[in-house]
This record gives sequence, C-alpha cells and structure tokens, in this order.
Amino acid sequence: MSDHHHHKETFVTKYIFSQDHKMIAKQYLITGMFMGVIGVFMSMLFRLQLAYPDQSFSIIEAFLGKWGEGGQMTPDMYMGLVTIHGTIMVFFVLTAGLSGTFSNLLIPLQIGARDMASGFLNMISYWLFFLSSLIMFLSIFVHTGMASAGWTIYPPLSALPQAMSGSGLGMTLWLVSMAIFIASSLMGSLNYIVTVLNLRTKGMKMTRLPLTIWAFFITAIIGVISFPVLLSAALLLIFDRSFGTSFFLSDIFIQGEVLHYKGGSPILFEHLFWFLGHPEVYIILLPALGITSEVISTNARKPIFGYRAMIGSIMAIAFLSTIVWGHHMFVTGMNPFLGSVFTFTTLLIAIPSAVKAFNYITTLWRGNLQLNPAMLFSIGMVSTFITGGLTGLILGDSALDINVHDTMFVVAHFHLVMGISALFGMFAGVYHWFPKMYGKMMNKDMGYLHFWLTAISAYGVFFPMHFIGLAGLPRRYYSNSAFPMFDDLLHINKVITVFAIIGGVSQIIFLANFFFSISKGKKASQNPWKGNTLEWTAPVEHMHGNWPGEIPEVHRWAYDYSKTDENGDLWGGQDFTPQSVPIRDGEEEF
Ligand code: HEM
Ligand SMILES: [Cu+2]
Repeated sequence: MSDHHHHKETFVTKYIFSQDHKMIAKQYLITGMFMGVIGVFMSMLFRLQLAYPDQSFSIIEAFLGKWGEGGQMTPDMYMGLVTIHGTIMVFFVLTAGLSGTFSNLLIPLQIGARDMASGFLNMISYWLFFLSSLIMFLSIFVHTGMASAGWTIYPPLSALPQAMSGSGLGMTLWLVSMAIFIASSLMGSLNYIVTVLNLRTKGMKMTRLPLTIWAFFITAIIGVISFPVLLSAALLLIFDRSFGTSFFLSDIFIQGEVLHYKGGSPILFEHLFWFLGHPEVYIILLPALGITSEVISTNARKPIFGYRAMIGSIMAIAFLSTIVWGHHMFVTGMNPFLGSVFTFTTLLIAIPSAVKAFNYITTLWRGNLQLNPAMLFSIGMVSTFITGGLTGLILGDSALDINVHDTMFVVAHFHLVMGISALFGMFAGVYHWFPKMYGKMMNKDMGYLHFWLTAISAYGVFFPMHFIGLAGLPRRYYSNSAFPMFDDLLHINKVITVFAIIGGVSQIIFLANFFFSISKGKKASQNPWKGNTLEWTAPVEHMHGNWPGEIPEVHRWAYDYSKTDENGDLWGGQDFTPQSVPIRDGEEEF
C-alpha cells in the first residue's frame, strides 16, 4: 500500500517521482502526446512521398538530412518512417498513452480507492515507459537509420543485421525499447488488476462498476496474457541477431555465401508476433470503447443500454481476440482447414462487437443529447468503429483476404477501426476528464473545430484508401510509379495526402487548446457534466488520497440518468443520481 502522510512535497516528488495515480496519469498523457506528434508528423512526410513520388520538397531535406538529399527521401527512409510511425502510434500513443492515462486516472477515482494498490510499482511502470519512449525516439537519429522492417518486424529483415540499413543498430534499439515497454506495461496491468479486485469502496460490487473500469480491467488481463509472448519473441530475435541462434531463420544464402542459420522458421515469429499483435488491437480498442460508454451515457442523459450485455461482450471480445491471430497469416501457406478455423473464430467477434455498437446507438436513441466535444468524439468513435469493422468481415475471411492482403485496403481497414476510433476515444476522454485532471475547462469552440477537421480528414484519408487497395495498390511500397497500371490512382493518392496534412495540422488546435487551458482555462466546477461516477465527488483541487475524510460509499450503478419515480417525475428533481446517493424509499435498483 502507498502511504498517505501529509509531508511536504518537493518539486521532484510531486512532479517527477510521483506515486500519485493522478500525476502518473498526466505523465502518461504528456509523454503519449509528445510521441503522437512525432508519429503524425512522420505520416505526413511519407504521405508526401506517396502522392508526389518524383517531386522534391525542401521540408524533406530539412528534416531528413542525408536521407532526403535533394528533397527526395530514400526508399530506406520511407520504410523507416512507416515502421516507426506504426510502432509509435500503436504502442506509445494508443496503448500506453491511452490506457496508461485513463486507467491511472480513473481506476482509483471511480472505484473509490485512495490510490493504486502499489504507488511505487506504478511509478516504476511510468518511468520504464518513459525510458522506452526515449530509446524509441533516439533510435530515429542513429547513423545507420531507424528500424525499418515494419511495425511487425518480421524476419529476415529484422533478424539479419546486414539485410538493410535499418536492420542494424536501429533494429536493436527497437527491440530493446519494446522489451522495456513490455515490462512497463506488465507492471501497470498487474497494478490495475489488483486494484480493481481489492480496493473497491464499500458497495462497489463488480456489477456496479462503471463500464470504463470493466474495460480497463479486462484490457489489463489480455495484456498480461499476450504481451509476454511478444517479449519472448523479441528476446529470441535478439539472440538470433547477436548470439548465433536460429529460431526464426532457416538456411539462408546471401550472394552465394551460406549463412550459419539452420532449421528455424520465420513463420514461428509471425505466430508469436500475432499472438500479441491481434489482442493488441483490443488492448487499444477496449479502453476507448469503455470511455465511449461513459461519455455517451452521460451526454445522452440516459442509462447505458444493456449494461450486462456490454460486460459480456467485453469479455467475449477479450477471449475471442486471443484465438484469432492466424487471420494475419492466411497467405503463409497454412492448411486450409486451419484457415477456416481462424476464419470462424474471427468472424465470431462480429457478434459482441455488433452488440456494443447496437447498445451505443440505442443509448443515443431519443436521448437528450449534449453535443459537447467529448460527445462528438464518442459518436465519431462509434462511427469509425462500425465503418472500419465492416471491412474486417472481408479481411477475416481466408478466401477473401488473399485478394487484398498487403494492399492499402488493409491499411484503410485497421486505421479506421483501431487507429482512428481509438484516437477518437482518447480525445473524448481528454475533453471529458480534463476538468478532473487540471481543474479547468477546455475551450468548446476550439474543441468543435478540432473535431470536425479531424473527423472529415480521417474519412478523407481512409475512405478512398479502400478503393486504391481494392485496385491492388500494395502497402509499404515507396513508389508506385514503376507500375503503369497504378498511374490512374495517383490522383486519389494526392487527395489522401492533402487530407492527411489537413488532419495532421489541425491537431495543433487541440494541442493549443490543451496547453492554453491548463493555465488560462475557465475554472471547473466539481461536477461539470453532471455525472454519476465517484470521481465527480472528489474535490476539484487534487489531494493525496483523493477524498478528504471518508471515501464515499456506493449504493447504485453508474447510469441512473433521467430516472423517474412512480409519478413520472425526475427523482430528486434532477436528471442524474450519483452512485453515492442511497436508494430512496420506493426506488428500485436498475
Ligand atoms: C495522421 C493520421 C495517419 C495517417 C495519414 C496514416 C497513414 C499511414 C499510411 C499511409 C500507412 C501505410 C504505409 C504503407 O503501408 O506503405 C500507415 C501505416 C501504419 N499506421 Fe498510420 N496513419 C495515421 C495515423 C495512425 C494511427 C492513429 C495509428 C494507430 C493505430 C496508425 C498506425 C499505423 C500502423 C500500425 C501502420 C503500419 C505500419 C507498417 O506497415 O509497419 N497510424 N499509416
Ligand atoms: Cu487481427
């Protein structure tokens, strides 16, 4: 247990080596935002290359130096940018930045605990995350180039240091950074699990937990199950690279020379990678879905529809996500029977996913919608979750996938369903809980502008991308100009790039709003959105231990919005009833 003496805090113990979950949440958020800026900026650079393959841009030379001489990036640099963009977005922004921020902020506050089960472990997990971010960031600048085997780092590009320039030191740093990242993530997850199981306040039964907490809790469990598999894959890869083993390489000749590798299998690596890689999609998505549940229910002023069905579908998604990894490997020559098994289990996920989408829409239906920025981003999240999810039905089917495997269709699919919808969930969370984090309000008008520009450009980028994918345009190609049959697609590629730049640049509005509001924002009231969950009963000014005096007790679930008594009047004359309000005479629990 962490200690709660009220000794004087120095700058270092308060802001740097903090053990307070609220401060650690902010540390995760700021680090994640920094990495996000890098990742988005990289995507703008490589999109320029795709749309204008033969043109020179001074910005390319300015940022890429010898890799962008004459304003044109090298193919190696292109691969490096795609690799680090993917890695940073998936792991550093949407895994650590999203889960790390909101699990830390909300778990203790919403379950009524004074802090995480172990404040010390929590601090270590942030600092390992920081260290891994630092290594990944610095790896961009190594002389031989950043890692460039794609975020999936398949061997042999990742296993043979001589394969390409980015296979050298850049790849080693990538592996070291990810190993540290995984250690951090495991510590964080164990802390979340123990905290949810053991530190709930009186009355907070598991069946009264807000859906955010259910989502964070289940996410932590899948993380603990699947991340260690990637850790072992990374370690074995380090062995192959540095200590002469051949786990992932079979007999290989390079330019007539026989390498010493014997008997390993690159496909083994794919199994290990995707055993994490697929659940990872849900490690990213579930927290965003949990946040969306809270924000939609609060701002529709209605109980979330099908609370128990939502818990059930979170669990079903979590379980199914661990047994479908093979759908990434349909073209590896797997036995068609095995392919059909993976097809079946993959398509099963459509059921709980559809349940969730249905429940969001039903919650919105006839609600008294408060369309603030958090709500808009949540609705946007549901929208991209559905549009992106539908193409998953095509990719999940082994027969159909073969046609579009490794094309831009795949890129379009996964950006909508996990990149953009998780990002929207994260934005919704920031707009919704900013008053809780910083005691200030963010500017609404800037929030609206940010939402509309981001949503329009997200669809502007990823909607047309489906069509160039269906037309056969491969992904991870530096230039398509060598293939005349793709010439017609160049125009679409330009449109996509223009939207990518608009979308990327409009994030400045968000950043400005965020940092400006921390110091200059309007002061927040204790419960600005009139929410029911416990965090809104804590004082605006942060304090160690979250509540002065006793921790509030819980008497009801989190979604008593617009509840009426037998006469049809609002209970207590207001359209919300916080979880800490006892059940009244004649009132029934949900
Ligand atoms: C500014 C918005 C973004 C744009 C314009 C963008 C664009 C792209 C494009 C065009 C590619 C494919 C390049 C290729 O295969 O040749 C790519 C790769 C990728 N992106 Fe994004 N992206 C954006 C945001 C995100 C987000 C939010 C995520 C988080 C999930 C993400 C994750 C990835 C991943 C995992 C890859 C695959 C990297 C690989 O193939 O190794 N991106 N991005
Ligand atoms: Cu998958």
